[in-house]
Amino acid sequence: MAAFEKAAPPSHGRVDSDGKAAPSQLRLGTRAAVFDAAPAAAGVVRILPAAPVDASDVESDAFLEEARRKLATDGFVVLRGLIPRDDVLAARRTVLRAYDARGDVVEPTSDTLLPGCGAGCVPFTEGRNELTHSDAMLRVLAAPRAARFFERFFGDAAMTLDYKWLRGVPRGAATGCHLDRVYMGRGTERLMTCWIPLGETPLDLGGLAMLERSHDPNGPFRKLHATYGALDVERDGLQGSGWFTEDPLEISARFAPDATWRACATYAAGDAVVFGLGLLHMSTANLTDRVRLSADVRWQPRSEKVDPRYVGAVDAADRGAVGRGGQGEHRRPQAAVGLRAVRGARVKWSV
Ligand SMILES: O=C(O)CCC(=O)C(=O)O
Repeated sequence: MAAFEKAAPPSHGRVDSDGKAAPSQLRLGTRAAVFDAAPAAAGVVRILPAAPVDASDVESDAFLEEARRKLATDGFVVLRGLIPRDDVLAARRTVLRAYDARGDVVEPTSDTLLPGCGAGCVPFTEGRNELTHSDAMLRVLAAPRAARFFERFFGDAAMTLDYKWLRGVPRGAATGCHLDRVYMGRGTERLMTCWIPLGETPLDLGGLAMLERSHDPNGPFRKLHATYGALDVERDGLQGSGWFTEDPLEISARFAPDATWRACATYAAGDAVVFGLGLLHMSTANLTDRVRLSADVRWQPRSEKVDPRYVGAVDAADRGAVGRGGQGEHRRPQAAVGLRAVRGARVKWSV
């Protein structure tokens, strides 16, 4: 096996619709989680398998229709094989080589973190920099097949924001529950997130979990959309992460007892998760000794309004200490400041 392409360790959990086994030990925010175990014990979050859509033929009308249907109904779609796998693995090697060159992040030619490398040690790589805009990375982040999918989906030429959310997530770290609108809502409402795991990503390495149907502004989450969803982390001066909560069960208890978290047991190299500005999502925690690599790219119709914070000479350092801009949600597992700021607002809104 080539350097940097270590296989995921064998797992012993339940199997999703693709026959992939989920690790038995998972964490979603502050809670222990299980993958498709029925029913979960009290206080444990149940994550059900997402059904990926085969994206090997982006020109297919049936494929486009199915992707549209899932986005409209569920609020997200997992596109299996949207991006050429070899390109994803090459981009992965580029990041790991950069870590390797520093000497203090991973073991040589490996994704295993050095024993002393935890939060704050994995380099911050968001923005527009040599790594995000290297040829190998752009083959993934601006993949022609993804561009074609979004062009067909929008019915208009598609573009990506220049700012790329390229991340190495250390052990113990995760992203709390949030809506993307609060960070990037100054452009078109049709902005779409495309989350791309850079390599095989089992849920115990840290994968995206989506709250099915939470995107409906008139459904059970309407009050959350009308309050938290109307925030702009910078305009409203929020400090820290800008997450709504780190407790997935608090969301179901308050808004929708039957709300369902969905994810893939293992995201494959080449997969992408696509959703809009109004879907609640978070990530499972990295419980391994390996670094989780992923990138978020934002696509939109080229002719529509662009959020000026993320195009042009964007520099991650300019993004301030908030959410996507600061050392990010992954640096502070408890994100005390940001959560407190949102929590204060929540008391006012009664949500
Ligand atoms: O990769 C992650 O941990 C979360 C990504 C995410 O939620 C986002 O960028 O909106």
